Amino acid sequence: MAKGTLVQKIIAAHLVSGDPAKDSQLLIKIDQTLTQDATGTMAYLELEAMKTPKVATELSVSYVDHNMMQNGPENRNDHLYLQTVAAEKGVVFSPPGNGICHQLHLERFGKPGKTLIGSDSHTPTGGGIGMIAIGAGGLDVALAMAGQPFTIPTPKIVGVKLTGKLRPWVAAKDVILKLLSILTTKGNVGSIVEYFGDGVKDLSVPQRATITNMGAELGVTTSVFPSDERTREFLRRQNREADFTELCADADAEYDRVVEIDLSTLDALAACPSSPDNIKTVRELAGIKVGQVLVGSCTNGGYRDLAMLAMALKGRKIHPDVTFGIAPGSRPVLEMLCANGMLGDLVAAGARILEVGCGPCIGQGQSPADGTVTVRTFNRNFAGRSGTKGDQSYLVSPEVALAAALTGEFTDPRDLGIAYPDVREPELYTSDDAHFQMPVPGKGIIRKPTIGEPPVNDALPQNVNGVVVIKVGDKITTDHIMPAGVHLKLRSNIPAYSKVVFECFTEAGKPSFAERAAAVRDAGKHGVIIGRDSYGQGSSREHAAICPMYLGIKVVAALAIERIHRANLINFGIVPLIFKDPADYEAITEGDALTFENLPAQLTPGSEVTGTLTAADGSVKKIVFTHPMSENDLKLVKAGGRLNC
Ligand code: MIC
Ligand code: SF4
Repeated sequence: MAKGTLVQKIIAAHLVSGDPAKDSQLLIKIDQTLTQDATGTMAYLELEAMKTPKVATELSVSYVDHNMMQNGPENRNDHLYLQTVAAEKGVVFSPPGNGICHQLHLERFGKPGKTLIGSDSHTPTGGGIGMIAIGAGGLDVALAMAGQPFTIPTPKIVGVKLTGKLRPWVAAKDVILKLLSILTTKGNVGSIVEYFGDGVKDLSVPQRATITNMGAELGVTTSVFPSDERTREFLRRQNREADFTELCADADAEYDRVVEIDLSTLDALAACPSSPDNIKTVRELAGIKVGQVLVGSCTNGGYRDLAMLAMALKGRKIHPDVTFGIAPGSRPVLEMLCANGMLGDLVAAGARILEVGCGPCIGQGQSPADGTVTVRTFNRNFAGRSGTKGDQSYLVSPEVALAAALTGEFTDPRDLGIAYPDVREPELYTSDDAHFQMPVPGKGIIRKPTIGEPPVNDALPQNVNGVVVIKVGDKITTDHIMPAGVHLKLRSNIPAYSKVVFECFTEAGKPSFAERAAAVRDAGKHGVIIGRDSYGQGSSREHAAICPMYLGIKVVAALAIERIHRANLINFGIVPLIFKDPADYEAITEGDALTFENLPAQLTPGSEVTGTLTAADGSVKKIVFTHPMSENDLKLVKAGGRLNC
C-alpha cells in the first residue's frame, strides 16, 4: 500500500491482521457503525441471530430515514422494531424526522481518524471529516456491531490533488462530477480516493462531504479528506471541538495514481441520464426544458446548500412549468432555516417542502411525469430510480438546480445575472441531540408480523446443475436487481420482495425472473445469473443477494462484480465467478444449461473453475472462470453463507 498517505495511517492504527505490503485483504477494527431502516431490519435480525447481547463498538447508531411514507403498516412496524431492538442492544436510535443517516452522522458523531461502517453505500460521506467510512451489507455491519473486524481489499490509493479555488456558482458537486467523468463508475473496485493539495483548504467540511458522499458512485471502497483547521471549525460550529484531531498525509506521500483537478477551471456540470458518470457541462445542455427540480439527499441537503437557495430566491418566483421540491437533510438544518426565516423565503418562491429524509432520492414520492426532465441534487440517476419508467434524470449542484427552477430550462447559473449569495455558516449549528434516543434496555423488542426471518441458504451442492435464468449487460446496479420505490416497504419480507427481483427486465406477458427461477428450482436445478462489466454497482442492499438466493440462485458470473455486492453474495452463499476470457460471455444465452461438477472442490484460493455450457441446440462448450474469494470467503460460500457458520 502507498506510503505516508492518510489512508495508510488510519488503516495502520486499526489493523487487526494482514500485511498491507503483501496481502490482498486486510482486517480492520471498526470503531463506529450506522444503519438505516431499509437495510437495518435485516441487520438487526441478523445481530439477534448471532445472540449478541450488546454491541461491542464505541458507537452504533440506527437511523430511520428511507421508508417514511407509512403507506400501510409496514414502515411503522419496521420503525418500532428498530427502536426497541436498539434499546436492548445498546444502539442509539434516530427516529423518523431526525434526518438522513449520513448527514446526521457527520454533524453529530463523526470523528477524524475513526473507522465507520454503515449498511448504506453512501457511508463514505464520513470521509469528509477524515474518517475511513465504508459502506457494507447489513450482515457485515451486524458482525461489526458484534465486535468482529471488517475485511477490506488492500487498497490502491488514488491521490486526487486539488489546486485553485472554486469560482462563484461552481460547487463541490462539480468536483465529484468532474472526478466521475475521469475515473467513471467502473474499474475502481478496491481503490480508496485520498484528497490532498492546496485546494483542500478552501473547502468546508459539508463541501468535502458532498464529494466523499458521491465518491460512492466511483465504486471505490471509500474517499477521505485530511482533518485540518476547516475540520476543527466545523466541529466547533457543531459544539464538539473536543472531537478534533489533526490528520494529514506526509509531504512525500506516495500514491498509486494521481489525478489533478484545478478547481479554478471547473464549470457547472450535470450527470445525464442514466449514469452518474455521463457528464456534460450545463452550457452544453442549455435550453433543455425542465419539468421538475428537487433539492436534498445526503449529497446536497445541508445548511449551506439550502441557505444559498433561499438567499438567491428571496423575492423571486420559480418558473410556472417547474415543480420544485426541497427535502432538508436533517432536522437541525430545517430548524435553522425556520429560525432565520429562510424557510419562508423558499416557500414564498414556490418551493414544496418535503419531509426531512431520503424521500424522492429513493423513489418515495415525487416521480416525474412521463417524458419530462427531472433535475436533482442527488447522487444516483439510475434508470427508473425516480419511479417513472424511461425517466430522464439529471444530477446537479444546488446552484444549477436553482437556475433550472427559475428559468424552467438548463441554464448555467453564471448566466442568471444574480450575485452569488455570500452564505455564512452559523457560528453555532443547532446541535440539539434531544431527539436521539439513548439505549435503555428492559422493555423488550416489538416485532410485528410484517417482519419475517432472514432466510438461510443450503450448503453449496456438490454439483451445480445450473440454468441461466437471466443474462444482463454492463453496469447492472443493485437498483436493477432489487427495485426500491413502491417496493421499498417490503424490505423486511423476503418472500414478498423476491417477487420483484429484476422487475425492470420483465417483458409484458412473459414470466418474471422470480417465476423463471422458481421453475428452475422446482425442476431440481440451480439458478445462474450472467452479468457483464461492473455487476452490482450502487446500493449496498443485501436484498440483491438475499432475494436471488431465496429464489435458488447459486452462481453469479460476470466480467467484474462490485465490492459490496460481491461481499453480499458470499455472505449469503452465492458463488461469484469472473469470466477468464471475457469473450465467453457472448457464448451464453438465457435458458442455457451451465453446470459445475464438484464445485466445492474446484473452489480453492486462487483456483480456476470450469463449467460446462450446453446451449439450446445441444452444442457444448467448456468455460473457465476465476474467483475473487479468500480462504475465509470460500468457507462461507461452501457452507451456504455466514448464517450457517
Ligand atoms: C441508495 O441510495 O441507493 C440507498 C437506498 O440509500 C441504498 C441503501 C438501500 O438500498 O437501502 C444504499 O446506498 O446503499
Ligand atoms: Fe438516502 Fe438517497 Fe442518500 Fe441513499 S443516496 S442514503 S436514498 S438520500
